[in-house]
Amino acid sequence: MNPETKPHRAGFVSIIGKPNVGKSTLMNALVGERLSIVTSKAQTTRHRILGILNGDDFQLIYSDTPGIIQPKYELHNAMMSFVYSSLEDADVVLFVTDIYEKHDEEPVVERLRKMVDTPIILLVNKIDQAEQADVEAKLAYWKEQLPNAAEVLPISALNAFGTERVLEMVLERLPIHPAYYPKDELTDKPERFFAAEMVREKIFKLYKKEIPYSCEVVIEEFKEEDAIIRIRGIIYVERSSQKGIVIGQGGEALKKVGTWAREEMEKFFLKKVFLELHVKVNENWRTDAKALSRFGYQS
Ligand code: GDP
Ligand code: K
Ligand code: MG
Repeated sequence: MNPETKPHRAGFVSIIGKPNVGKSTLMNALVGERLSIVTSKAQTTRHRILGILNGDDFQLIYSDTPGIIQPKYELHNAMMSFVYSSLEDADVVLFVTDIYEKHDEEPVVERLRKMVDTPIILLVNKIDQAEQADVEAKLAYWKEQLPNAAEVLPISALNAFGTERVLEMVLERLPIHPAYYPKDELTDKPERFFAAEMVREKIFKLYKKEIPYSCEVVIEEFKEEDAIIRIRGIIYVERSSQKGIVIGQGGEALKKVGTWAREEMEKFFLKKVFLELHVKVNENWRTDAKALSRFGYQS
């Protein structure tokens, strides 16, 4: 064992904040500086996972969220519950504010105040547009508003000022953990990967014993249209007896997997999802399908 070897760190970093404070710009700055592997740029903030940054000894999974807004409609409520659930999953929270942000009691600040286990790094963005005294006043204000914040930092995401330090602060606080996602394989179309993971997770919850371990999920089609995402997934099992179990009496079991996974996908992608699932026997999936689902993303 080489004592110099740094432990591997990995975790989920939630970037939250009101619309237009600069969350996406920050994400790009953070990822752009160390362009190792970035997920599809085509994703927008409707989506939850924005970027995965891999280093030799770390994997940082950024999730962006729709901006924090006062819920006015049902959709907004759904979006906000999304923000909150991303807080719960986070290992580190990046709470982005900007120098224009008004003093108002946001429900999200209250929520953040109650978070004790998750480090919160509060960023005051767009300092390029303010006098130093105003920036300092803002920093003081936020330290008072959110005393549990681990750090309160001034940045300019647009100019990548302070963003290197943000990355250091985040890495310092990431848990020691192996990579969650294959490091060299997640180059584009990550949506498929996460869709497959959602199906897999439901399989793990709904079936017993060896079944979950015998299943592999391949997303054969992922078509995003204006109003709907069409997803076709294949669940590969190793034996035909397992196929019967996965499908269940009259297809009931598979239907449950599908409904549950679809609901989760709709929350994740914030779009209506049409999910079609098929079960196929493939004795060699461990060598074939797995590689396919991780790499190939055929079609
Ligand atoms: P989001 O809605 O929080 O994701 O915000 P965006 O990243 O889309 O940024 C909203 C606007 O603020 C865009 O016009 C950005 O160019 C601008 N912006 C972001 N960061 C900065 C910054 O550090 N300085 C300045 N002046 N503008 C910024
Ligand atoms: K925006
Ligand atoms: Mg954005």
